[in-house]
Parts: sequence; structure tokens; C-alpha cells
Amino acid sequence: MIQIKEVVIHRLTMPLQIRFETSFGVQTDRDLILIELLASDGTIGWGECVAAYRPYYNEETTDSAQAVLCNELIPLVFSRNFEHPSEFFPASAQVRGNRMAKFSIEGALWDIYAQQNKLSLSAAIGGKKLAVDVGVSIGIMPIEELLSEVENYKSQGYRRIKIKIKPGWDIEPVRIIREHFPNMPLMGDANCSYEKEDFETLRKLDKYELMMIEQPLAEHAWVDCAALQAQLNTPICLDESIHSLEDFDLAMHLKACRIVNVKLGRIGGIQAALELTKKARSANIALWSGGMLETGIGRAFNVALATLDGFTLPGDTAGSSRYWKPDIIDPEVVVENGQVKVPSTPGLGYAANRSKIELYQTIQKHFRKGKSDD
Ligand code: OSB
Ligand code: MG
Repeated sequence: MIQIKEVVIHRLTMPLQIRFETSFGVQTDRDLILIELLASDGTIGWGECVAAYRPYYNEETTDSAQAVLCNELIPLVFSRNFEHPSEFFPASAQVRGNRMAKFSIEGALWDIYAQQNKLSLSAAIGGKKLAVDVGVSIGIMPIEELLSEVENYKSQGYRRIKIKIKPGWDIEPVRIIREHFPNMPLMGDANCSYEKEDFETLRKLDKYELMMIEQPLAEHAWVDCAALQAQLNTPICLDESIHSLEDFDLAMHLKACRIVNVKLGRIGGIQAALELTKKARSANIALWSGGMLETGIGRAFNVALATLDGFTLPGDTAGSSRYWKPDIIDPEVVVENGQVKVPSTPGLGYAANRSKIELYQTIQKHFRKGKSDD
């Protein structure tokens, strides 16, 4: 049984070690929230809210998530006990959307649950792999730099390379990368940037044998996406479109994709991911664990997610040092030969390092059950 008696919001600003440009903009740092839950038995659980400062990937922002946490989700977590973390997402149904905010609490409940039961997070959610295959997501940059980045990550053993594409930055980089790396598993992520008028361009990508094209069209462009998939040999992978099991059902019904990038924050947490995984397996849809430029805390969840059966493709979980100097966990996430070893210690398997968190912390808010915040 989990009874939460204290919650701490840690808000951090962390400079990124990479310049990350996508079709929706450039990111050079992260403004994020870490959630710390203290249970009545003394167990501490950590979660991460993957919302960004700007609502460019989805509607949530760090500020909106903080408001929803303070006004809704923290009072909710104090209002009852939880036999199991799977109870949290249904209990929060009255709060519409705001799935990234919800996952930051739900994830921390899973961390507590795993520790209480002396299970690694991976084991607690039913994962089996001892190591997970990872790829890397490379932003938009001049072609010479892109080629040397691809070479760099390939030599580090990453199992596939994802590049960001957008109208006007698609055939050219894909063609040139293919020339240099004819057999490398390669994919493009458009982050919603194409429209119906661009189908011909996207069809031209077929001959470069990409593993998939991720989220070519707008989040809600379901009908167009199904039409596009019918015209392409290359599988479409959906990211931004999939928020819920209902979205997944719609994608299946319309045959809008063959692959789904699962992000815990985008779908509302681990319980939602477990249910989606079950559906995907029976629908024969391949899954992989996506990334949102997480700190080590969020990264630990992404590693555990990838250990589930059904996660058959390399994820976006690059090593800590690619993003942060230093990361806020011990040990950092390390990629060796394109794999991350799955921790076997109870809980996340990576310890939050408070002095490193303090290096980046801009706001700390403390909540105690039965008291107003201070
Ligand atoms: O679309 O997958 C995406 C990062 C931020 C927001 C959206 C996306 C991404 C990435 C990077 O592609 C994944 C990572 O390295 O964490
Ligand atoms: Mg994506």
C-alpha cells in the first residue's frame, strides 16, 4: 500500500550539450520538473515531467504542468492511498489531458512500488530484457556536420540513426547519408511538418529504404495519414498523434501507421503504456521507446519501458553524456555497443543525486499532506 505524505516539486533549468533543431524549433536547454514523492513507510520515489517550456511539441508546458500538479494532481495523490500505481491514471480521469503532468506522479508511484516489492522498475512492469537496443535522434544541421555526427554515433555503436526532416530538408540529407552509409538503419522524424501537397516528396523517400517515417503529418490528420501510408512502402510511425488507447484504435482502424513511438508522458504513464503494448502486440504493431530529452530520471523510465515484449525496435534513449554535463543520476546512463544495460536494483536503478539537482534547480516547492504548500 502506498500512502504519500510529502511531495516536492523540483524545477530545473538544464543546458543541453547539443543544439537540437526540429521542424518546430531549436532547443538549447530544458526547463523541467522533477517530482519527489515521500511515502509513509519512508520510501522515496522520483518522476519526471517531460513537458517543455514552449508548447510546440504538444499543448502542455512546464508552467501548465506545474499549475496542474499544484492545483489538482498533488491534492489527488494526498487524498487517498494506492494499492498499486495502476490506480493513479484512472483516479485522475476528471483532469482532462495533461498526461505529462500525470505521468510525473504516476512514474514516481511506480518507483515506490518497485522499491517496496524489491523489484527493478523493469521487473515491476513485466519487462524481461537484460539490455535494450538504442538509437539516436539527431537534429537539423548543415549536411557536413550531420554526416560527421552520423559517423560519430555509428562508431559508438548506436543501433539506428534518426534524423529530423521537414519540407525542404528531406530528400537531400537522406540521399547523402545513404550514399555514405548504404546499410545503416536510418529513419526520418518530421514532427508533423508535412501536408497533403507534400505526398509526392514523401513517396520519393521510399527508395532510400528508411526504417520508418515518424509523424509526417499533423497530430489530428488521421484520414490523410491513412491515405499516405497506403501510398508508401516505408512504414509510418506515429508519435504526436497517439495520446491514448482510443487514438491507437483509430490508427489501427484506419491503417494509419505500422509502428508507434511510445512516450510515457504523451500517453499518461506506465499503466497506459502497458495497455497500449498489449493492444499493439495483438495488432502486430512494432513499438519503440521514444525520448523527450529527459534527465536521467526520465531516461530510467524509458529504459525500463523498452524491456517489455513488443518493444522490438531501438529506442531514442541515448547516453546521459550526450545531453547533460553532469546528469543528475548515479550512475549515468551509458550506451555500450548500442545497448543500455538494464539495472537490476530495486526501483529506477539510478539514484537521484541531490547536489547535482541543486546545480540546476530554480524553484523548489514542498507539499505536506494536510497542510498548504510552503
Ligand atoms: O519527436 O521524438 C521527438 C525530442 C523532443 C521532442 C520530441 C522529440 C524529440 C526527439 C529526441 O526526437 C529524443 C531524445 O533524444 O530524447
Ligand atoms: Mg518524434
